[in-house]
Amino acid sequence: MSSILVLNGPNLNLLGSREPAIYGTATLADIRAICEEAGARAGLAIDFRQSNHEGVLIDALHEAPGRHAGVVLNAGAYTHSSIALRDAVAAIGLPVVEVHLSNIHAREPFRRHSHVGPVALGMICGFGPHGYALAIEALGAHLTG
Ligand code: CA2
Repeated sequence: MSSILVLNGPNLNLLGSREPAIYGTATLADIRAICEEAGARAGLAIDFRQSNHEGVLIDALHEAPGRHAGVVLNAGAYTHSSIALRDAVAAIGLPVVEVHLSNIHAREPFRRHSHVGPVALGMICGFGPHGYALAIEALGAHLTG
């Protein structure tokens, strides 16, 4: 069975505990369960990870080729700031789907730009945790199509 990496960036470990008006009440464990269900439907194993550290996220991307067929990436605030993360996404040669829980285009101006977007296969935002399931379904279709 092919596998995909679902990689989550800084502060996403806090989901469900604070800011429910923006991010909802689901925890990261709930999102992991959603990803595993979507992966089972798509015939994809899920390697679900989170880190608050930019270098750890970059290392996980570097290690993905050969282990994973693609990546679902919610880079959190590094989306808007990290050229290093963008370079890692561009370097690995795997399809990467960018996901955000919130609609980043409907928020503060500094969230409206993504360094990852131009090197991603596509981007899904604004659908809360369901966006992860949509991303896995889209990645599965891309990989089999
Ligand atoms: O909407 C998204 O998924 C984001 O990637 C979430 C990031 C934010 O910086 C991006 O602009 C959009 C924030 C991660 C979660 O941050 C929390 C902070 C406090 C409480 C709960 C979550």
